[in-house]
Amino acid sequence: MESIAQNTCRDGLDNNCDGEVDYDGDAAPVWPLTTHGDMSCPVDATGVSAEDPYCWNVTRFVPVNCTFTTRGRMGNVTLTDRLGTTNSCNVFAGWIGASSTAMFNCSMAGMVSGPAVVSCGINGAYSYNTTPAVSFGEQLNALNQPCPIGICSRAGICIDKVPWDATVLDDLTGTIIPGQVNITIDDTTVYVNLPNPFSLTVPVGNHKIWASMAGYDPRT
Ligand SMILES: [Ca+2]
Ligand SMILES: [Ca+2]
Repeated sequence: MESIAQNTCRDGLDNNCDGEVDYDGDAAPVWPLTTHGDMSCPVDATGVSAEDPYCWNVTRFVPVNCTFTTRGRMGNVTLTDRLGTTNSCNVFAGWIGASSTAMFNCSMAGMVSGPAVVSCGINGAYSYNTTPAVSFGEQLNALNQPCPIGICSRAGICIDKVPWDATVLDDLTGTIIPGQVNITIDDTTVYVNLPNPFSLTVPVGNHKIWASMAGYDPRT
């Protein structure tokens, strides 16, 4: 017999002589596989995860993790954007520890930003499966839209700090105040004696900004 219960789904043998072997047909040290996995050794995808939202960039990849009931080469992973463009993600990037969770990379080539779907399934060319693919709603965010640590940059990378170029003006005259300026962000971060205009790298988000200049009185 060839079955999971008999523990004969990973012995490299066609135990029941039906031309189908193990979980994924991995009977011989030959790749690509020339045989199909055994019907009694199905593999299912049971989990899918990805960083969400992710920054959209057609030259980059969305890392996706798929959990299977066992290890093998049977993953069929896809990324589909909101217009229905589907990219294959079958670029296997390794297993996580000793688990049956595999890492894949999904290209965003040809895709648009917005809602997308990541799907982890089984490649029928290698294995049988008993349950359908599992899917995950993914958001591909464009420039300045949020991502886990901050916002998406022009390069399509999630950043937590942005350049801030600013000028302190006289409220009454609208002119640039001469001299050096002190900037306090969120009552905690203090920059002193900056030139005016100035450039800083600041955390992404809304912040309380306080500018002060020694010896300048706009009303005199
Ligand atoms: Ca076997
Ligand atoms: Ca067999």
